[in-house]
Amino acid sequence: MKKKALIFGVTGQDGAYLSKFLLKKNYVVHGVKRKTSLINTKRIDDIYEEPNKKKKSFFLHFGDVIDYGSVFNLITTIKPDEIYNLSAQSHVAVSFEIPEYTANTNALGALRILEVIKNFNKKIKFYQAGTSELFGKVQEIPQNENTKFYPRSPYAVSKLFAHWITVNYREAHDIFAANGILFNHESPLRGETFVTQKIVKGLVKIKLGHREKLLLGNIYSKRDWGHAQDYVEGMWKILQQRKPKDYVLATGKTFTVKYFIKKVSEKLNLKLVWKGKGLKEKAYLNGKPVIEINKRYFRPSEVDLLIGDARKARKELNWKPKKNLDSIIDDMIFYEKKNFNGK
Ligand code: NAP
Ligand code: F7E
Repeated sequence: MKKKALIFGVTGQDGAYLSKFLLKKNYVVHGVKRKTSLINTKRIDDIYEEPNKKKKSFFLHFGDVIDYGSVFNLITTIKPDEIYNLSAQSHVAVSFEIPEYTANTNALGALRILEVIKNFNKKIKFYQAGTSELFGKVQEIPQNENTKFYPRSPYAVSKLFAHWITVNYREAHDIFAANGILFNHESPLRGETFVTQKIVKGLVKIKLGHREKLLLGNIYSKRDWGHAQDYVEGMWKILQQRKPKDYVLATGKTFTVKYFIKKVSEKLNLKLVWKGKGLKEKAYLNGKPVIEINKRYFRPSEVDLLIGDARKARKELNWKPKKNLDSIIDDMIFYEKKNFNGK
């Protein structure tokens, strides 16, 4: 019998890569999509299967983790072997503006799924999408599974609840529930308002003459960026272990946002010249400002530096990232140029 996976958050970056990965592993994949006024399945259109196709392997269902009834119905009718909870209001800056919604989705969403597992079938394995944002104002460099958490946003605090409720259901109810503590991971499927995608899209448009300026916030924060394709494999590996444990997935390398801009502009052959400081800092191209710093993209409290220590995952999961920053950027630029439609 094929294994069945249920993915909450299937329409997101990781949901799309994980679906494709699991289908290759011969799973039957069930994904949960939200009702939205515009179609939100762009990232998974290539694996969509007609409803009346025989021997389907990929199914989509409407649902929402803030709706307990839908979570209950999905789990009890699909009866999955593994659940991946990738659903989230995942934007850190936005979480300062909609903190209650963020907490309801990210914190209570995880709890709702765990409650159904506890009451319906404790044998279902559960993966929780944890984050390096838990380390926030970092208490140690680099950060690993034993580093103290210090969340710095409503997003991170909501994920802190999800992290500990996952640990608690594992310990209290003997459920195979595990957290992946994943550092930033990017790809051509990354949401447009995250900094890497914003930079790639913005600079490609500037290069092609379809845009004049890119506005950014704090370009001096440092992130440990990996490729989403590598990280979804780690998620799966976490659920294939004999015992449920929490793992950091990271590259162990960190770069500033400004360095990311430098790499993208070099690859696009854009000769940027930086001048000024603070909010007045600008990047010029042929004497014209093309990147400016804008206060609205700064966060009320920032996470300045993230760098992960994924030795536990390396040793126990035999996991390591295959793609470095250069190949992530190449992949994103290639996709952006190929799909650029003049907008
Ligand atoms: P993403 O692209 O923002 O995807 C989030 C997914 O959650 C989307 O499918 C979204 O649906 C869905 N969703 C949002 N609210 C929901 C709700 N109330 N009920 C059901 N589904 C809901 O995020 P991602 O980058 O793929 O990340 C996947 C997970 O890993 C998230 O939990 C994120 O917080 C976490 N994480 C991400 C990173 C990273 O660097 N990417 C690092 C660490 C942890 P729509 O498509 O309809 O919006
Ligand atoms: O910001 C700075 C910003 O929004 C990265 C999510 O997937 O990874 C992601 O969270 C850095 C921050 O990602 C802009 O201030 C400057 O320091 O791309 P980001 P994030 O906040 O690190 C973690 C691991 C998650 O779990 C999250 O779900 O870039 N920055 N200027 C900017 N950021 C944005 N978005 N936009 C700017 O204009």
